Amino acid sequence: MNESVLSAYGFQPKQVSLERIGTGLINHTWKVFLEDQVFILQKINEEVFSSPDDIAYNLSLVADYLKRSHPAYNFVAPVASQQGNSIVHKEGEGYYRLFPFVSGSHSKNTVETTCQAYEAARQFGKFTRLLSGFDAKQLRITIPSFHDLEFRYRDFTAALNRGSSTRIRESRELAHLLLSKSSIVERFKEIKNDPAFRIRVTHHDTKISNVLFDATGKGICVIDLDTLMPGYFISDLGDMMRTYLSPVSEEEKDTDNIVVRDDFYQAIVEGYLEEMKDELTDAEKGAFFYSGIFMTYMQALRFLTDYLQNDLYYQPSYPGHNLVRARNQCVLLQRMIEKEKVFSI
Ligand code: GN1
Ligand code: MG
Repeated sequence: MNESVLSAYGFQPKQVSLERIGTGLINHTWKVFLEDQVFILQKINEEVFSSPDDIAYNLSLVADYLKRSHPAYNFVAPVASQQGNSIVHKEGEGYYRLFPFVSGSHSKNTVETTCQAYEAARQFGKFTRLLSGFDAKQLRITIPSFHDLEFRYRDFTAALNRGSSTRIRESRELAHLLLSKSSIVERFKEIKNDPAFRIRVTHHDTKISNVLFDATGKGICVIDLDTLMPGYFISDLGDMMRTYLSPVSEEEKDTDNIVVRDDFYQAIVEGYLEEMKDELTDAEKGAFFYSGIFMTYMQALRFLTDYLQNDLYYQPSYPGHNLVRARNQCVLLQRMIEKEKVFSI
């Protein structure tokens, strides 16, 4: 990284040490140590976020609203540069922003206990609840059609026609499985046409690493608001199901290890409802089980589409990586579908 990024914040590069952290697939993150102060520095992936200033715009709107209406909430706002910008652009280097490190906080890369699942679900629910008086439509769209399942499905069928022919052959079985489950897209179309499904401020990336915990294991707040956009609650609840229910992540190659844990499902639902029970409509409450199916199916489509397109979006670490991820998500999807009777509330 160019030293000019640090100097934009008034830091002398010699006084600063950097430690690369985080497991996100999209942005790069560092912990920055400056004497007794600690910060988090993030480089925004411009191939994914084509207008980083829109992220800064959304953050400042939400920060202002929360400061006025819920001053006790620990909102992690970006640190302003010396020129007063919440995002720093360096020609040839890209876009960066800096956050204060929340003292006494830690984050997790995997969900180990039902308590953690409960706390995380509660924090994501709380965030949406605190913003229920804020008109979500004011937010700028940082990634168009991000969680639009109809769009993702169309993208997938286009890749099946125009993608790499070798990869299409290799993926035949998985593609067939995903095509056979298109009723999941039909349900999403119904949701889009149903006014009982409200457009809310939606985080769109509710993995456990986006929650800060205190030393006792209680949730403090949520972070990583790049994909904060208007959306449906099924994105947030569903991504928790997708990433907390199984003890192994989307990276797991041995699909026998993918299992759906009933008690983690209950913990997510309880934590989310604790904050959102008075916000959600009855129709929305009827879509809890669907939310996990929706997000897992969409992620399987996204990984397989990317594989068919020779890995344009998700950086592979080894040949066939995105095919492995897609297979993993297909197995998780099937294991979730098997739970329909157990989970339907
Ligand atoms: C990306 O970078 P990360 O891990 O926060 C992606 C999510 C996917 C996820 C899959 C902007 O999130 O939508 O669910 O990878 N974010 C973007 O692990 O595409
Ligand atoms: Mg993210």
